[in-house]
Amino acid sequence: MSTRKQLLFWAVLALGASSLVGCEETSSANCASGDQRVCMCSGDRTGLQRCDTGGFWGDCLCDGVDAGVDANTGVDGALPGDAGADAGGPDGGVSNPCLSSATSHLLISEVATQPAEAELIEIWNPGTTAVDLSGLHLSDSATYHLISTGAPWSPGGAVPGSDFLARFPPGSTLAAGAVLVISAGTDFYGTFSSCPDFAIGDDATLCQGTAVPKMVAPANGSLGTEEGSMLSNSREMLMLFCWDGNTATVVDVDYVTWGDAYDALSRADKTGVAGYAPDTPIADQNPAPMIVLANGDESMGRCDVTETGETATGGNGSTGHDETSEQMGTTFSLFGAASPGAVNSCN
Ligand SMILES: [Ca+2]
Ligand SMILES: [Ca+2]
Ligand SMILES: [Ca+2]
Ligand SMILES: [Ca+2]
Repeated sequence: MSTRKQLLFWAVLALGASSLVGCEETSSANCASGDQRVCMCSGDRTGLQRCDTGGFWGDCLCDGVDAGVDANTGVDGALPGDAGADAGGPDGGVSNPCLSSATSHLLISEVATQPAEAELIEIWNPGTTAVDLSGLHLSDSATYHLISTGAPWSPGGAVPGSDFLARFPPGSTLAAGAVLVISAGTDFYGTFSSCPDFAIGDDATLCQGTAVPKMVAPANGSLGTEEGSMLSNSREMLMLFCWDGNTATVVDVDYVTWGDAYDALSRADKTGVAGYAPDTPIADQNPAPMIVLANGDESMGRCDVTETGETATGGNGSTGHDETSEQMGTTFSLFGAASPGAVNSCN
């Protein structure tokens, strides 16, 4: 974390902002059952804290590890979907997929923005275990985080239908080492002679006569309507993120932005939004290289699995990373031949 960000981070804490709090215990009920908030873990990491049925804040859950019995209530603090047993008490370890270390490994591995036929997004699981995609969402709008507030989908911009916020179909998984491809274009097969795994957009998407499964539009989200114009050639972002449908905040998983002529809609920044740590200011984000068809570029692809430059603590990611700090100008490269559905040749 930069010195400036550290100062801002601790300044927020010093002010006692309710959105970013410690794990204090009080003797009287002090929250509404079901509420959740960001809390502090060791060092300068953040975790999630849930208000139990008695109206007390439970343990601060750090890196997906259940701290066990709450010192105040004597009850092990459960999270939605929490199951199984642990040493702390009856409810057991955290299974919230948004806090899973496996989920945190998922990466946006390849993007094509043009021509219109070819628009695509590829997601890669470089880990050694399959990942349940339940709760995983993908959006190209800086408003993506509003889904957890219940705000209606309203991405702004000149053509709102060119933006989307979609989730993976229930039950879908991504095997260890595998990639999956989402088509946002108008003729995937005609361009790549293969079929995508999923599609966004409202039109029926056929591949050799077979319907391509659609991503799912959640309440307060959208598949978009502008196939072939979903991914801006000149300034755009993609955020792979997790939301379990209950928590007050979303969890960033991986992020890429491109275009030097950025604006507030084409780069994510949740700084100042209740419940979130500061993101990297949009002016300081390091974009991936843009595709230039005249140069023979077909896609931008990730060649760096380590997310070089990414701040590892104090951020809004599932293990505390600040996804918006990755040096995407370094970690992504331009390819003369796209490889949708295949691990990039540089990996
Ligand atoms: Ca495009
Ligand atoms: Ca868009
Ligand atoms: Ca990243
Ligand atoms: Ca690829």
